[in-house]
Amino acid sequence: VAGRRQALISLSDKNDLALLGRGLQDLGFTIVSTGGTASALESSGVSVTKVEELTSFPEMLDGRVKTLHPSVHGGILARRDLKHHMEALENHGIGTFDVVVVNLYPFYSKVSSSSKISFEDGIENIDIGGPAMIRAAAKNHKDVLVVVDSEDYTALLEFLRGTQDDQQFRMRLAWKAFQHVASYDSAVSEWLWKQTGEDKCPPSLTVPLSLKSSLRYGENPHQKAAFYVDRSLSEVNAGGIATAIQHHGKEMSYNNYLDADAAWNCVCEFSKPTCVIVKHTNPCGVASRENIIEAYRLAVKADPVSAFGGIVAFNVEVDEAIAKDIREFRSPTDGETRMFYEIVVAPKYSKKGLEILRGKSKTLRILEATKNSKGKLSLRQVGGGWLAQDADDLIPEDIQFNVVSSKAPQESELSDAQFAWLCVKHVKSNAIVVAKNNCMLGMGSGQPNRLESLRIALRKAGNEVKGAALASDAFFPFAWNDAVEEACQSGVSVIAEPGGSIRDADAIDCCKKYEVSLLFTNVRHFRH
Ligand code: 93A
Repeated sequence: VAGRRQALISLSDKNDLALLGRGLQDLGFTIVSTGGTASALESSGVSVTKVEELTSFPEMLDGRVKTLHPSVHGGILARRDLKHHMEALENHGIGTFDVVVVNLYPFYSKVSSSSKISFEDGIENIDIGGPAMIRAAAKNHKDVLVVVDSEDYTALLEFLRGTQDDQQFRMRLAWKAFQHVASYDSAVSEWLWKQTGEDKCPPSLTVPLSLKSSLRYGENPHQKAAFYVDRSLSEVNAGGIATAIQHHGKEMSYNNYLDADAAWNCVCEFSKPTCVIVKHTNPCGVASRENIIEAYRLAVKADPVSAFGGIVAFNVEVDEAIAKDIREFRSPTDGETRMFYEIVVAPKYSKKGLEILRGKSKTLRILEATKNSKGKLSLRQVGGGWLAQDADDLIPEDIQFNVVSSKAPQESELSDAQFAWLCVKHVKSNAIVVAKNNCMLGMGSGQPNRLESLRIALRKAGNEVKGAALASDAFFPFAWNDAVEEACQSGVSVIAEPGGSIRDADAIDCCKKYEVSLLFTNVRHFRH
């Protein structure tokens, strides 16, 4: 019908298609669709014109060419404000499109681990016509509304029902459309990169991202910020802080995400029931116990001052008993002040546990997260570029703790050293951790010299340092009158470090003098 507005719909993900189709039909739109979409619309009682009728061409080459035709792209791209554009359409009998709704072949979920498809199938799942339509519509957003996400159908219909135009709305849709295509192409490119050499490839840097949320601000209130999720992971290996469910509390902030991530990554590394408390991305309390309440209290006790206002992470369910303890537990510093936290993160909450935590404070953020998968890419920004590396996935079980001292550690000392080792990996360099009996006693982090980190860790451990294990994320450059000797004099019974210093012999001699066991791991855990 002349003068009727036209919508072009071509969807692989047909979620809410009926809602969209009926809404557009009620608004008087003529709907044009590709094969599968047209059938689905017809079966929900919406009348559709097939693209083939428009192009007078059948879908060909097994669907590789469906919409790549001037009758489609002319109708999207023509500038309505240019007379010669509109005349060209008329001369060729092409109608304009006011709305374009397209989502793409589900490339990523097809090629990702769960459904091992062949290389050929991967190639066939690269959508060409879809992105072309999305890009064309987004380019011409001044006159064409482009929608790539079923979550936007309602807003689209409301906009069309209204009488006011809104260029901001159109532009936001176009922005989202280009984001969608960009992240789609990134996924394709990343997959192809992996096909070229698998393990031998350095990390690929085409990470498909999509906006999760705008944040109130960044590290500080004057910095604007947003959170992007890694679609390559969230779609398939959903895991980690980005996909956590927030059950309660204030909106997550930029710093909250950083700290929650640090706490969650650390606690997930332990196999026994464990509590980790993080402050400013550093674990300041870690304890493993069969009884999780005990673990929690020990983790607080390691550094109650730092724990206040921190993030508490568990690797086991938060039930009624532990939730009560989190609500009531008073700071060991004065025995009076109730502990206050920014976030609790755990893999699971019992109904009662969740209810109790909700009652602790209005603001407490309660997150339910799933374990981070291994083999993730870690990215850091530097001025003008990005550094990419494999995540540091090594755990003590993967590492040899070689005895290089004359004294060998007892079994319990070795296990203390391994516990300290797992903790120190999560502490910012220069990192030192003192631990005993599956419990962190003290840690020193982020000091530009190792001796200072060591002194901080020993001071925090206090009298309990006697007989404890000490781990260092990197080797000690000096021993005598320096870190190794101070550690020995403090009363630790075992020291674990990577080794590899030109003064390793000094460290060995020093440990011999003080009868301390020294373990070299050959593995470094810098965290800059
Ligand atoms: O194979 S394509 O790259 N060639 C095209 O011309 C084309 N046009 C639309 N893929 C194409 N599409 C895609 O088909 C859309 O992006 C959408 O994901 C899908 C919808 O197909 P159907 O309506 O047959 O289910």
